Amino acid sequence: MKLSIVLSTQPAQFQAATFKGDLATNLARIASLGYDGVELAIRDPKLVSFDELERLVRQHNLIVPAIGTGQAWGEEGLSFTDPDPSVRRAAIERVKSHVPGAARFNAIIIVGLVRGIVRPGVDHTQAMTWLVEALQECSAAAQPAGVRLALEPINRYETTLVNNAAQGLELIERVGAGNFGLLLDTFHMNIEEPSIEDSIRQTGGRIFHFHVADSNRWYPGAGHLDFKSILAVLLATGYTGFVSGEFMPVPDAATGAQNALEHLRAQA
Ligand code: LER
Ligand code: MN
Repeated sequence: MKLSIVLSTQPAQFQAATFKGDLATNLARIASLGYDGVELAIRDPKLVSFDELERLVRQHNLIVPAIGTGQAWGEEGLSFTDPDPSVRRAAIERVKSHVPGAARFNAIIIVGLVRGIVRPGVDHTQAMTWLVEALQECSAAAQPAGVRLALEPINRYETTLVNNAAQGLELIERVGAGNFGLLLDTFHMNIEEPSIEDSIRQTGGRIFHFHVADSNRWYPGAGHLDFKSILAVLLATGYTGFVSGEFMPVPDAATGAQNALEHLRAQA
């Protein structure tokens, strides 16, 4: 099992971006703890020097399995389902602008909250149509570069669009692109799935990436999720990707990351 952990390249409000702040220091810390990879949360590729990023990542022998895009929503309000077409267009162009960076690292592009939240009064069917069209355009743009996109079902308190794996699988059918799949996150699954294990089995080969946090969104081992069972089922689907820590920096990022690593390695 390959383990990674989320690191934000910019300041971010999102609480579960475990590592934030100085890039070089954090990459050194993540590598020294024994992680195989680092998942990068990047608000806008324009704000990042990919040469410098690649140099630091390689220096520490880390792999970048995925790039998170949610800060375009969290910090700038961009979304695929905003009623304003110029905001939707900006969100699509932003996600497409991640393709060269993702191709460089052979990383998956994550579509989390950049899909939007659908405010009361906005028609859900219309929002789903906008979402499908945006995902088709982004998947088509990523395909020639060999880049894959993964949509993350997110719990009901953060969005009303695609809360569970079954809805994610329906969306995959509608988008109809071979490079489009799902990112499953144990924190959201604990809230939304009738059975975490059954949903992992049903998603099977369409699991492109996997986030872990415990039930309280602290490090795995700090809550009541059964990671021995969850990881056994995940690996039994044939999943060969990364298991990526995305949890609150409790009691601090390094201690949480170390506790997570020890707990996960002891389970699988
Ligand atoms: C991002 O990966 C995530 O899990 C969401 O909760 C973002 O708000
Ligand atoms: Mn997540």
